[in-house]
Amino acid sequence: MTRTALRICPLCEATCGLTLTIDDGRVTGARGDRDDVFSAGFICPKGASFAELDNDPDRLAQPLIRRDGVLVETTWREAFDVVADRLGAVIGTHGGGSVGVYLGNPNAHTVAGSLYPPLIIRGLGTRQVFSASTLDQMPKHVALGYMFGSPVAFTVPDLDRTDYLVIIGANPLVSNGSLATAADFPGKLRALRDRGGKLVVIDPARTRTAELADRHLAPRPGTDAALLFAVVAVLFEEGLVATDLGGLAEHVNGVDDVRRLAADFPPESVSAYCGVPADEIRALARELASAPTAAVYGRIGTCTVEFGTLTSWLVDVINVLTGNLDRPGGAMFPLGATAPAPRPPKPGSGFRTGRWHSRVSGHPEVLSEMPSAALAEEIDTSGDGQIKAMITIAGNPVLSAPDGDRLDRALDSLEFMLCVDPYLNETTRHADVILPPPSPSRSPHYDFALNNLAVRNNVRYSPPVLPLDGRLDEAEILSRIALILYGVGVDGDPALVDEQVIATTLAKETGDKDSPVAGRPVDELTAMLPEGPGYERRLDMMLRLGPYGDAFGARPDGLTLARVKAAPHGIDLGPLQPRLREVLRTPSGRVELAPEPLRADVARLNAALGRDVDGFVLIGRRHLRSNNSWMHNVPALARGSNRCTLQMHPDDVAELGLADTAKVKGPGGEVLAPVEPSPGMRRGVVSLPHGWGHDRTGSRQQVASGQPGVNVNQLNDGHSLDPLSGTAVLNGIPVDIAPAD
Ligand SMILES: Nc1nc2c(c(=O)[nH]1)N[C@H]1C(S)=C(S)[C@@H](COP(=O)(O)OP(=O)(O)OC[C@H]3O[C@@H](n4cnc5c(=O)[nH]c(N)nc54)[C@H](O)[C@@H]3O)O[C@H]1N2
Ligand SMILES: Nc1nc2c(c(=O)[nH]1)N[C@H]1C(S)=C(S)[C@@H](COP(=O)(O)OP(=O)(O)OC[C@H]3O[C@@H](n4cnc5c(=O)[nH]c(N)nc54)[C@H](O)[C@@H]3O)O[C@H]1N2
Ligand code: SF4
Ligand SMILES: [Mo]
Repeated sequence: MTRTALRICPLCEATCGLTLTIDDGRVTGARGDRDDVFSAGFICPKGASFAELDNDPDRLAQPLIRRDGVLVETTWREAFDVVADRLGAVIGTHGGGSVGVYLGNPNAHTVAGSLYPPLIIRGLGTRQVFSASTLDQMPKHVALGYMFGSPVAFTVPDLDRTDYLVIIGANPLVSNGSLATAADFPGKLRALRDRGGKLVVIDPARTRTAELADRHLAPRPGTDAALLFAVVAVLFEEGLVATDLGGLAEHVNGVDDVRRLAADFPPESVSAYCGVPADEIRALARELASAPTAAVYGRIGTCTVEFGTLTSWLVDVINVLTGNLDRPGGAMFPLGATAPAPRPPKPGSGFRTGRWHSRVSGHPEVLSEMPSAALAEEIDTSGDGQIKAMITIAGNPVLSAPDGDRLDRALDSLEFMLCVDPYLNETTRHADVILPPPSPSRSPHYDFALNNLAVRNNVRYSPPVLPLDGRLDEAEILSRIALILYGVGVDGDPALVDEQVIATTLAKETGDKDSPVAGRPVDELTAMLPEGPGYERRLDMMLRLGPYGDAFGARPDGLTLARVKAAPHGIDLGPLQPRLREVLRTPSGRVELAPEPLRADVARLNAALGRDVDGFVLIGRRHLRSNNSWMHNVPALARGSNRCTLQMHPDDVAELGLADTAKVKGPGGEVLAPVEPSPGMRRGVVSLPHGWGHDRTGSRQQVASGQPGVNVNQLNDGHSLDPLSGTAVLNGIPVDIAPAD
């Protein structure tokens, strides 16, 4: 029997609505849901391959445990018993602080990954917490934290309404957008041009997005902070700063400090370092200032670089100075349906990092995390506080983080390792226990994080499309781990975990005079939550407490989970609204345009300007039919141009006399890669994609291991970090290129 079912795609940040075809209890096809309020039918090749991914025969169906050195299938019961015994033993001997946790990217795309990992971390009481954030967007969090008082006060470009969009270090035609959730990003860029708007792309490579642009600046990798500072310098020097900052002036501190700092970076002084003519920088500043509305949007190329936090900060400095912060067509603050309901404006306690430091290298804590680049050394350096056991959830740091070979050896030395992951891959092959979550079709979907980054407010929920049939859903897997850590044991009822969260949250809300449920009895509210899985009860609670919620009956027209379920194509919550005042949580109650830690870091940038700019630098790239390390096992996605090649300018290829294969040597090691002459590359810049290197023994991804590629992160020794955010420098790494001998 054939039927269809709706499911939000979990495979990237665009959150497209899919219509799945289901035959005899399995997904057999996927197309875009034309009635989806957010994506209106848009889909990419990954979404179209949902069925193959969902049915991948290499996906683990049963837990694995290590017996006599070999990973073998076992029952859920035995797997949890082993976790309780072995993890209990490590904690008993060395304490919960000796257990490290690594959270990977898909946690941002699953209900379980959004709701339960904090409970596991709390249960351990560990400070050894690592995630893909320090390989990705942490600089943006830090910049937002210092400027607005909240590290999650994300600014996104108002794509549908802007007149002038500057995309810096992002390639949304391939990535489909990141930290700016927009289904059909490509279509939105074309619509911008169709309505007479302009697109500028700043990227050392002539990417597919750059090809669409009216203006493409190709700086040397890693130099964007200087380039953006030069834009700021021109805004001041030429009197182009928006009058009254477009109405925001009374809410902004530090404009004069920024003016003083920028004075050291006129275009003529940074031009040689950035490799961009000064007049191009001046033209960009003038156009930004004169556009009716404009938005600057930065992504990976602004984050995983030497000056990541400075660059992320300057993106929003320009949005403020051109009068484009918090106004339609500019850079705006989305408001998701499960965000806390806005409270009256009030000063906050501010943002800081470094409340504790990493054991080996003394890196400051950022958002309670340690840099992923420091994971290996925290495991392989003995002494007090050394990591003795690891829990990884949805992560593959052996390929994603610097120096995978060292991490490989480190993971091998652990007393115990638990992985929650559907695949036996480069990282999970070190596990003593692997607990596999069910495939996406058997999992619920709600975008807790990404809805707060959407370029148009909306709410959508997908319940599981297929039954679990004996599998354990990931919420239950993670809850059971938490119960073990809380001492409840393997027989505890996983619902306890959710009920505890509900009780705590409602107690806090009812005790907050500014909450929509202030003063109400917790029991009365709890009784209003629907029967069903704990994660649905929590989602209902969050929706009802949220900005559009029914406030548990007090606003009868408001959202509940039942209402959201009754609208399977989603509910549109309208275009983004100005809301700066309710977002601000700095101690001053104002935007801090020149926060002290950023001012202090400018000296480092100043020093870099005089640097020798010879030699090759390495950058990364993504492919439309790939997602980090884990989709190379789907045949339809692993074909054609999706290959791990070294792209470089044909003149560089000729000058070095390269044949088919090049030897690339970086601070952390060397790899051999096929050369792909690419006229779109800047001279002196080479590109290799990440997530490859599937040639390690002991993994179980047959398609991927047939076309393994090399691990670009082996070129990186992990010592190069953006100091303010602990984010690894993954772009702009000096490398030597030579013919393979
Ligand atoms: N050189 C270089 N390195 C990079 C980057 C770069 O641009 N260049 N990009 C960085 C970025 S932005 C990121 S986000 C990181 C990603 O770093 P990671 O998150 O460590 O790596 P992924 O490859 O995304 O691994 C995802 C893992 O989750 C598993 N998984 C998939 N679905 C589920 C699920 O539903 N539940 C669970 N529990 N597991 C699941 C997969 O099998 C896989 O093991 O890589 C970073 N590394
Ligand atoms: N198809 C596909 N989609 C994905 C992913 C994927 O692997 N494949 N991964 C997902 C994830 S985890 C993320 S975080 C997002 C990332 O989303 P994006 O940031 O849009 O993706 P990237 O392709 O990494 O784009 C980064 C761009 O920065 C450029 N760049 C590198 N160094 C510099 C620099 O120093 N300065 C400037 N100005 N530019 C630089 C690169 O050439 C590249 O074009 O994509 C998500 N979507
Ligand atoms: S763009 Fe992203 S969310 Fe949309 S179908 Fe492709 S992978 Fe899925
Ligand atoms: Mo990412």
